[in-house]
Amino acid sequence: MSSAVPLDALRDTHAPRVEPLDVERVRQDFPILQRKIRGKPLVYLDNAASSQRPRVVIEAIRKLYEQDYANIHRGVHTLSQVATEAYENSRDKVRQFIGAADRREIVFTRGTTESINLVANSFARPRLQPGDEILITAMEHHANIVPWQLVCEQTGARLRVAPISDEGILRMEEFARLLTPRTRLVAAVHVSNALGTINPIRRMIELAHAAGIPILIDGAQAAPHLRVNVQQLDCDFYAFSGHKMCGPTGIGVLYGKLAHLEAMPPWQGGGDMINVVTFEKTTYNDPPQRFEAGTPNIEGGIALAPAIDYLLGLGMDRIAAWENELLAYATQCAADIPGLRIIGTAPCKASVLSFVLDCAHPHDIGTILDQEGVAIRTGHHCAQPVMQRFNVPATARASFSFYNTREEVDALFRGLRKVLEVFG
Ligand code: 7TS
Repeated sequence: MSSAVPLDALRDTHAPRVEPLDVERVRQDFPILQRKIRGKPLVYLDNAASSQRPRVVIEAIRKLYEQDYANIHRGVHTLSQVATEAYENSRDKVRQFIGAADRREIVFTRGTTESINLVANSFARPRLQPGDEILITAMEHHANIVPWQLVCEQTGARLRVAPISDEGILRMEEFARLLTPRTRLVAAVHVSNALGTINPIRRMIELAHAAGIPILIDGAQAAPHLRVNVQQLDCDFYAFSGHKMCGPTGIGVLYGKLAHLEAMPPWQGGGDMINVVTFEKTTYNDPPQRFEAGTPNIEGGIALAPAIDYLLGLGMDRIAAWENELLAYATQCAADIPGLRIIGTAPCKASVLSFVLDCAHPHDIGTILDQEGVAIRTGHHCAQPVMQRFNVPATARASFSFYNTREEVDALFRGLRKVLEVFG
């Protein structure tokens, strides 16, 4: 795939023209953005690691603890019913957010990592035989590598990896070639956290299905930034995390087609996931409860709904449009910094500017930027194979959210000029 391909052909969500966001007003919704770091205004550019939370989410948790808190799914008393209703309403909200057909297809987990481990253990492991293959890409987060390595070790299956180009674009002809009669599952990232690449997942899903292979999409970096519709995509599984999309930490989602979830055995045993328990035999609950053993993250589940409402209120298309503008501006500014090399130059990217400087290690860059109040992430971003592919030990990564401003991008580059003064 070359950069001559029109962007809209690569995008799974065609972004129509939209009214711009009123960013200054949006920022008022995030109390932490008023904070100072080392006497300077916080410039938070570590959104790919975790986003900040709007007041509606903070207030939802406070209200729950102050007025409505009890354990869920098990009480006849009023508070338990109120909390249960709020938790289950959140499931409906998630269903709507990703366009799933049925609320039973929404499993609450701790996050993307747990969602993928659930599929690895409950869907993949029972089906895998020695010699079978699981196909991933060379731009996966460790969360979409290690669970597959574990099941491969347990079953004798083999992990195959579709390569990427020097721009950080998936080599589609290789991806297609690696879909073989031995492939039992594809697991691919929607948006790369280390490169920013948006993968053409609609096409990948079509190719996998044409070969009769189910496919899981790691949507951790996509759900906060793009409009996602799992029915239109027709993926078999889709995983994402609340904390990257303005929601609470410790709550995430596994979407799975109902037919798959119904056929899958439980992966953790305990309360809530059962029907009848005797010492002789236990029968299991239906999905999604079958996969939600024990007391869940009640406040996380409940406060995910206002986070989704907040994003939908802004509009995913407006969010994507503003973030694209910030990324384009930052990419342009980067061209003026001597010795800066962007890692990940795909034409279709979301919100991530990963880079290295000739003169300074990423950790030094991060430390100097912190002196200026600018928070970025440095390191391997839990994507060590991506670092190996680009032959760098680590990168510095600025990742943008809809509440960031052009002035904050300027602050990033002022900080980088200080790095050059010190190390250049
Ligand atoms: N997949 C992708 C693409 C990710 O970016 C992350 C987290 C995960 C999976 C795991 O999500 P979790 O919520 O279960 O931890 N990525 C990052 C990051 O880029 N910096 O910190 C965490």
